[in-house]
Amino acid sequence: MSDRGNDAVLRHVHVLITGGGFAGLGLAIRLKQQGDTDFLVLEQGDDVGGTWRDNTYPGAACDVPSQLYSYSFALNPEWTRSFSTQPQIQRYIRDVAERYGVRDKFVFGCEVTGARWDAEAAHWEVETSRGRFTADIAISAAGPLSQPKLPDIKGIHAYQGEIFHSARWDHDADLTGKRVAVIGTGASGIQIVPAIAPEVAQVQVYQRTAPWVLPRVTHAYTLLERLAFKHIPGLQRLVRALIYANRELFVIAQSKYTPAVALFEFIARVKMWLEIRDPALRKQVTPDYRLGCKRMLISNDYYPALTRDNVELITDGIEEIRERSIVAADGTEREVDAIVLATGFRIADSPTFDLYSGKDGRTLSEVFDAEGLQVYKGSTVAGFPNAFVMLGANSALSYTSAIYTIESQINYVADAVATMAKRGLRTVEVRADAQLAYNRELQEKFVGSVWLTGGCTSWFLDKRGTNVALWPDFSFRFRRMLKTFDVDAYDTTPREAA
Ligand code: N01
Repeated sequence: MSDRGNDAVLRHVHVLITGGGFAGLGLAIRLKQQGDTDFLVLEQGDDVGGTWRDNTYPGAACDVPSQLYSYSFALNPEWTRSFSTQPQIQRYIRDVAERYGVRDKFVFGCEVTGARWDAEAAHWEVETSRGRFTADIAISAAGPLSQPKLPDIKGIHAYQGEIFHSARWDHDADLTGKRVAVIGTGASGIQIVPAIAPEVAQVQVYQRTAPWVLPRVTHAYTLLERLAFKHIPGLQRLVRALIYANRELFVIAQSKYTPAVALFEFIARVKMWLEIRDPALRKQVTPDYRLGCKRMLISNDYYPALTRDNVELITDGIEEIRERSIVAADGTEREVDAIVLATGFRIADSPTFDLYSGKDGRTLSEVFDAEGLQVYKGSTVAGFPNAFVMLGANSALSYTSAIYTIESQINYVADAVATMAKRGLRTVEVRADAQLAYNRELQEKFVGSVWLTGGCTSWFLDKRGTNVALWPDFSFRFRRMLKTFDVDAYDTTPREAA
């Protein structure tokens, strides 16, 4: 299947997963392990890895420790550093796919272009670039970080130099000795700037909002440590558990307990003071909102890069982009040979929401536009029977590993598939009242939190100002909530009815 040409296919499978990143791959492995082998994973790219396959920009690395940023069932004693780089993570994902023997379940180069619930047949009809599939159960594992957000800046389309998004890095573009603009100072931007600064003639860093940056406490694992992880039973799990517990403390800092926020802000300010001697530059990089309101960043080389002679931080905003230059809001025009858009991803308005039409014919986008971005336990939506979403609304964790969330959801979805088989269910659809009650309770947890009161806007919030991205509690509570599929919250129909 995976090597077939661009032919029209009509194939029915029990479970159809879209997306072959950490979530889709992990789910494929679990389904196989529990004996559900009638499934496929549709992947628009040509390899597993998802966002880690796509984000190949210079300096791309994870800001969650590797011991935690890996599947619990596939610990990797070979990590060479506490924080891994993109190539190391991508190698790990590929290796896991091989080791668990699920690659043959992937249809590569297969982009989903639409999916419609057929109520009569009680299945999903999925249109793709390689033909049409039908499936009893459709699972979107496309991920929140798959759709680049391109800024709507006046004149951007007239620009004549190289221009690309951080997640679509153009490796054919040679930036050596060029004048490069980096727009955006989020997690991607602050990794790119120090990585390219030594190679290029000039970096113009366009910052709209200053990020809070904490130290990256990094450690290179010695051979002895790696051998110990490999051969001493339980050691690596213990280290992982300690790192996990430590990261959970960040929840306290981000909820209503402001002294903890103040402590982290103090650390960040000391770091700023130590790494930037110029008071004017220090003022420019000092955030005007509470730490944690946006995703906190970690870096040891971003501030030092800003102090280089060939790096300029521009905080006046962008008025216009011209054929070969960028004009700042103060009127200064700077010539530029290449522009890197480190402007993030479409999370609250993902174009993937346009693809799925539920039982009343409305797309997810239309439902979310009308009713707000409400998802039940980050996994299901009323009106969309037999459909699941991985890393759906309010499941992201800004302080710890997304793999932890993914594995929690794998438990839930895999149990849903098993429950449907065991109980002879043809359809399951979350009840609207259960979804509403869940979201009401969830949103109450945000009241007074730094995410809503910290004085910033962020990709955590939708256009209504509702936090639609984050899980507002300890991650182990999310794990517990998704331990088993709560079929009682769902309307079901039996198979016999067919
Ligand atoms: O994107 P972002 P990212 N004009 O949305 C600015 C994950 N990740 O790709 O803050 C000018 O965080 C925008 O400004 P503002 C991680 O979950 C993880 O960096 O909105 N500027 C901001 O500075 C992360 O959160 C790792 O005012 C504009 C930047 O662009 C997520 O990916 C590494 C603009 C966007 O920041 C996204 O990170 C990298 C405009 N029109 C990424 N539009 C790990 O290590 C936007 N900006 C795991």
